[in-house]
Amino acid sequence: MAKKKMNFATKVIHVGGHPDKETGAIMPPIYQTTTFVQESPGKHKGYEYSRSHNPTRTRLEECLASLEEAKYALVAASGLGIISLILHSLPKGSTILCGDDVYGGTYRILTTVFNDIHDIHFINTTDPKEVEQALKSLKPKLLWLETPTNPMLKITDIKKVTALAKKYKALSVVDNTFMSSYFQKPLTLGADIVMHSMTKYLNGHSDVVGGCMMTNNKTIHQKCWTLQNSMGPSQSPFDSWLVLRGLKTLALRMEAHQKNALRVARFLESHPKVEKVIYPGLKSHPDYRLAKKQMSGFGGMITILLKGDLKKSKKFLEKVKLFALAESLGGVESLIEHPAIMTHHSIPKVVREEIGILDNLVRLSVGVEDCDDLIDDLDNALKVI
Ligand code: P1T
Repeated sequence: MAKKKMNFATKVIHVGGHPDKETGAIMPPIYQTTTFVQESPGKHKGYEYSRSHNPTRTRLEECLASLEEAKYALVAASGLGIISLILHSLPKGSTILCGDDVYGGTYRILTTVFNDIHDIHFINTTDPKEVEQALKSLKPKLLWLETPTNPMLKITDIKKVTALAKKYKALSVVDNTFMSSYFQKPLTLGADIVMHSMTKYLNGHSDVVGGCMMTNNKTIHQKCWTLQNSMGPSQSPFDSWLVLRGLKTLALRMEAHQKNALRVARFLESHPKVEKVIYPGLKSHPDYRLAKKQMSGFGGMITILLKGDLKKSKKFLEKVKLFALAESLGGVESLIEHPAIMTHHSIPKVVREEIGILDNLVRLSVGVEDCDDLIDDLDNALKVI
């Protein structure tokens, strides 16, 4: 198949999703097997044991690599599993620069696990000057970027900042979870590695936990695969199959998420009980122009500050009906959460508040339901506070 010539909405359906050669089954089989029979010791068809490789996972990796325009993809059992592999692939004692606004679990693994192995520094990656200064003085091995950030939706200039990382011989990683491969392609902007929590938009149906990384660097890919094989966080064949299935509608879903999110953001921006709306697709977003330049869309995540205190935030979150009060994001159903108490609770309060994660801050993952229903739901809950 001429993979390179395909456009995104075709790739999600046809790359890795090709019919089964043996039976013609239009849907790829789930190779629900732990091991593979060998003809003679060491003589096999490329598969030995499912922790190492599995044909269903291979198909998913093929599709993901093509979506990020990468040579290599590696799938693991969670986004944090992938983060662990990348961080373990660095020599002991490496200096790591990480954005100061990242998913709470990313912050936690850096400050409670990898702080014993590496030297971790948090910086404001949205400021290229601060990045260059840190690269110059700290000489890091790795620059970790999340853009847009979780939950403040801050935007880092990937092209500019990854070029700086190259200049100072640091590898750059972009956590692309919020945009998905549909709206943003960090490798084409200069990043060395792109990773996702597949739990979110890539799978899109809130029924799989998974992670993936894509790169054009064979050495990095092989190092991370070897670590995965040695440490064990491989994804099950069934979960890989579900993501392969979820990916088929990624282009459709992302368009729908974005359409709804823009309407919801505009509605909230005009609501008297809302103090501030943060959405990269609003002209009021400080990095609207940068977002427009490096992303082909603005996604489905919105962060708001309510007029009021923790009590009011809790009341609002208890009153929504269609928006489910739950951690996670990127599924077809709308979710809503309180980062300070939920997803970012492992960040110390002072650090959290410095970033802007306050008690009146609420994060929405806008789903693909009918948008009038979503707006009604938010309007009704806002009336109560
Ligand atoms: O949950 P897991 O698949 O291990 O992925 C971790 C992760 C990594 N990067 C980003 C940007 C993320 O948002 C996450 C997980 N985030 C949530 C569970 C959340 O509700 O924000």
